[in-house]
Amino acid sequence: MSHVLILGGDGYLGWPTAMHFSNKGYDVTVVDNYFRRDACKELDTGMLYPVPNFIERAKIWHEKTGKEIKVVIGNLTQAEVMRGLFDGNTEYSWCLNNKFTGIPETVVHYAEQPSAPYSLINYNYADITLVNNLRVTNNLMWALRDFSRDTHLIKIGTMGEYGTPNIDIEEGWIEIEHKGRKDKFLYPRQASSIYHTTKIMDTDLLWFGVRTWNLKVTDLMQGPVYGIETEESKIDERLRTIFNYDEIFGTVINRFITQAVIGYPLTVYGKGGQTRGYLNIKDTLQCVYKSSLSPAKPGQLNIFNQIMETFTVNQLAKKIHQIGIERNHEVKVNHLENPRKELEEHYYNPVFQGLSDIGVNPHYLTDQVVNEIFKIVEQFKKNIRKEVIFRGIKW
Ligand code: USQ
Repeated sequence: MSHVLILGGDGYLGWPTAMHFSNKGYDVTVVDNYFRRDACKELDTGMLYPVPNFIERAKIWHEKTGKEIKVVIGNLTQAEVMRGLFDGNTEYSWCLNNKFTGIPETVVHYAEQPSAPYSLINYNYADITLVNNLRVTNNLMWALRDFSRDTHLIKIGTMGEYGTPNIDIEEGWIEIEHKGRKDKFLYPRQASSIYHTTKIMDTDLLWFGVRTWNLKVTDLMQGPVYGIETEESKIDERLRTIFNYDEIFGTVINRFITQAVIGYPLTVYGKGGQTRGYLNIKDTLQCVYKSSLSPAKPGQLNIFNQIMETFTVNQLAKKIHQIGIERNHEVKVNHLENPRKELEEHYYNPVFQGLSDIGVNPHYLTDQVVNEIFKIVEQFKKNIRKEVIFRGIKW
């Protein structure tokens, strides 16, 4: 049986990923320092429903499935916490037996501050984002170098690293011909937030580690994720992931559905022609899992564009407006002055073939899928707080 280590295991994607691997019979260890929950408290953001703490989640999972997810509550910006996960000097915060599971075959790295608006609240939050994201990635890279070059690292990157260039976006790499000679390089990166910039720097760091120490890395360039339920969370409501609908941690589809449920006019920023590639949370799990089955080779950096379909913000608003009305909500669409600095009308044509080549079958944003998210959000209507939906964090 394989051992999977999930860094950032308490977050929106981390916890569902942990259950997914555990359900498939892997030994799973999760690490988190409650960064997300603490930031939500500090910034008074909107979580749709309360979720049990990290240890309680693991206990519920064990109670319902008989399977163990080992929990480490620790701050991975501290090198010794990271290194303990590889040399056996880790302290588990919860597990059934205290025996070190051993060096992981796969590490999934989600342990980052994931919000663009958070990174632009002010210089202090920019600093927290830079220090957290780069230090965790650097600590991880050195732990792999020193203890386990054979471990496959799956790193969650972002499509936002590429920005919105006026040419097709390739899958990670581009061949350039210059003065009669050719070479292959990382596709040009130009992010539009400090958060996205840290992801570019992560890629650069790991590309260095791959070239220098033969590390094995897969970088998943993910678009905005939507959804709540996964196969494993259906086992018990208390296993559901953290769901934010506020401006800081909520992603646009989740936000629009929540807004529709309480009759808050959908907050389309600017002209609404911003196009992005989107995916269902179930596909995040699928992509990470399939990537673990097709690991990068030593000295190889695999890059996949992790999106399933593209939409403009206007298309999303239209769809959610229509379904909201069908469900008897009072839905309006509002075009707000865009708080972000981004192109509102642009060319967007990314390649996203690699993940389907390794066996990923996409879920799409069908009416049925939107209706299912609506149903859950409606159950918690009374928890939704209007005042956290839009504050206007400006770039
Ligand atoms: N948008 C609106 N109204 C809103 C919220 C967002 O019009 O109320 C627009 C944004 O301006 C943007 C698009 O919708 O053009 C997507 O915004 P988002 O907040 O859903 O996503 P973003 O800030 O780009 O970040 C999210 C995740 C991040 C991930 C990224 C993938 O929070 O962790 O890296 O999606 S990507 O966008 O491809 O870079």
